[in-house]
Amino acid sequence: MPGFRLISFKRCPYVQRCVMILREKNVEYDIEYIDLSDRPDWFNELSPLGKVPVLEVTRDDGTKVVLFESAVINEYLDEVTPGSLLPDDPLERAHSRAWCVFGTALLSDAGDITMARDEETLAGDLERLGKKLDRLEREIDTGPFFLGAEVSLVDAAFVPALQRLAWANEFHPAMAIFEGHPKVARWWAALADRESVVNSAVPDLRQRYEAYVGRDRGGYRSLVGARIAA
Ligand SMILES: N[C@@H](CCC(=O)N[C@@H](CS)C(=O)NCC(=O)O)C(=O)O
Repeated sequence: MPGFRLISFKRCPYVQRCVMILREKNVEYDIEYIDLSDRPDWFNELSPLGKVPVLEVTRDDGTKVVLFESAVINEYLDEVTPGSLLPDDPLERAHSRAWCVFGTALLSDAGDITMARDEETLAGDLERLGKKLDRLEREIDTGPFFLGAEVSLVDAAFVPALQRLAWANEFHPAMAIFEGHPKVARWWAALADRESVVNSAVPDLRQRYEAYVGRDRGGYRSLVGARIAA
C-alpha cells in the first residue's frame, strides 16, 4: 500500500469527505493542517489549484504523486483498497457520481444560507435549497444510506452539507430544513454518529464553524451567525 499524506485546512468541508473514506477503508494516513490565510510556500508549490484537499501518495519506490479534488481522491482511495464504495454496474456507478456532484451543489447552498445577511436573501436561498432537498427526498430509497444498506462515496459527498445544514437548522429552527424531508433527516441521523463521520474533522470543528459564521464580516453578520452570537 502506498503512503498517504493528506493536506487539510481545519474547517474545510471537502477534506472531510476524504477523511471519511480513509477511515471507512481503514487506511493509515498522515494529516497536515495548513492555514489557508497564510499558505506556506511548500503548499503553493504542491497544490496545483491552491486548494485543499491534496493527497500526496508515496509509492513503494519512494516516488510521489500529488492528487487533488476530493471526488478524484475518494475514487482513487476506493479503487486501491478492498471492497468498492460504488456500484459495479457502469450506469449505476455513473448515477452515483452524478449524485456526488449534487452533494457539492447542496454544500454550496448550505454555505449560502449560513452566510445570508438579510431575510430577503435568506428566503431566496432557502427556496433554492428547499427545491434541492425535495429532489433529494424523492431520490432516496429505503435507506439508511443513499444507496441502501451500505455506505458509499455518495454519502461521503453529502456529509459536509448535511452536517452544516443540521447546524444551521439548530441555530435558526425557523428554517425547518428537515421538515417535509423525513428521508433526508433519517439519512443524516444514520450518518451523524458514524465513527468515520464524527472523526472526519477536528473535534472542535463545530466551534470553529460557529466562530467563523458568527464573526463580524466587514460590519455585517449573517443571520445564522447572529443567532450564534446572541
Ligand atoms: N472542488 C474542490 C474544492 C476544494 C476547496 O474549495 N477547498 C477550499 C477549502 S474548504 C480551498 O482550498 N480554498 C482555497 C482557495 O480557493 O484558494 C474539491 O472538491 O476538493
